[in-house]
Amino acid sequence: MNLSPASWSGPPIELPDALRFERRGAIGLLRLARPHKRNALDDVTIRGIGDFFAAVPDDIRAVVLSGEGEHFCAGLDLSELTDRDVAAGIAHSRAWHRAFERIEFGRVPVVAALHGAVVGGGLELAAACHIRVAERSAYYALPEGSRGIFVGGGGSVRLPRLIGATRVMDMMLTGRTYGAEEGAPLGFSHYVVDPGAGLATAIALAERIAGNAPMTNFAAMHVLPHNAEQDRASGLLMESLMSAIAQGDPEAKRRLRDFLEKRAPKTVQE
Ligand code: 1HE
Repeated sequence: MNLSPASWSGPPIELPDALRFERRGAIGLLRLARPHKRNALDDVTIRGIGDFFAAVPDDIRAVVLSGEGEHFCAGLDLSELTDRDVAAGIAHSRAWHRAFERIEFGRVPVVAALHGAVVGGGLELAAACHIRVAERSAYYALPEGSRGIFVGGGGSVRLPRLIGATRVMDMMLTGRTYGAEEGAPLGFSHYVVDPGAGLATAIALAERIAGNAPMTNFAAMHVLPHNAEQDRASGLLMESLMSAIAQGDPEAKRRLRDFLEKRAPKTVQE
C-alpha cells in the first residue's frame, strides 16, 4: 500500500499489505492486517513496522497499534523459520530488534490495543509499546519452548522488566499463560477493558497523550527507561538536565502561564 502525500504528510512510505495505516487527526492508527494468519509477523511485516516508525510524520503525535480479526498477534510467522541457518537466524532477530527499538525509542508514544492471542513475538511487539490496553479476551503466552526456539524480538530483555524474570522463565519453561485480568496487575497491560472497547480506549488515551507537550512525551519515553538502567547519580543528573530542557521549551512556558492565568484545567481525580 503506497501512502500518498494526501493521506501521509511525511515522506511517502510503502507499507506491506499486512499493515494498514489510517490517520485520525494527530493520531496514527497502525493495524496488523493479516488476520487469516492471525497477524503472524513475517519478514516483510517486520520491515514495514520498522519503516513506519522511522518515518512517522511530524504532525502525528501518538500512534495506536492494533490487530485485525480475532487475535492481536500470533507471533513469529513459523512458516519462514524452517530453512534458516544460524547466521540468518541472528540477522533475523537483529531485524526485529531494529524495528522494535524504533517503536520504543521513536518520536511518538505508541498505545497497543490488545485482544485474543498476544503470544510469542506478538507479546514482544506489545512489550515495545509504551501503553498497553487489553480487552478481556487477551491472553499472553511464550510458546517458544514448545516450538523448540527462543524469543528473538527483545522479549528476554523487555519482558523481565515488565513482569519479572522468574515469571518469564515460568512462561517459557512450562507454557503458562496469563489472561488479561490476572495479567494487568503483573505488568502485562496498563488497562483492561470490555471486549470490543480496546481500540476506542487506546485512541482516547492516545488523544490525551497527543495533547501533552511533545518534549514531555519525549522525556517520558526516553529518560524513564534509560534511568531504570543506569546508576542513581547518573539518573538524577539526567533528570535535572531533562527537566531544565523541558521547562525551557516555549510550550512549557505557555502551559504554565495558562495555568497561572486560570485557563488550564485543574488536576483532579477522575
Ligand atoms: C500461523 C501462525 C504463526 C497461526 N505462524 N502461521 N507463535 C505460536 O506458536 C502461536 C501459533 N498459533 C496458534 O497457536 C494459533 O494459531 C492461535 C492460538 C494464535 C490462533 O488459533 P486459531 O484457531 O484462531 O487459528 P489457526 O487455525 O491456528 O490459524 C489460522 C491460520 O494461521 C493457519 O493457517 P492456514 O493456512 O492453515 O489457514 C495457521 O497455520 C496460521 N498461523 N499462527 C504461521 N505463528 C522473534 S522470535 C519470536 C518467536 C515466536 O513468536 S514463537 C511463537 C510463535
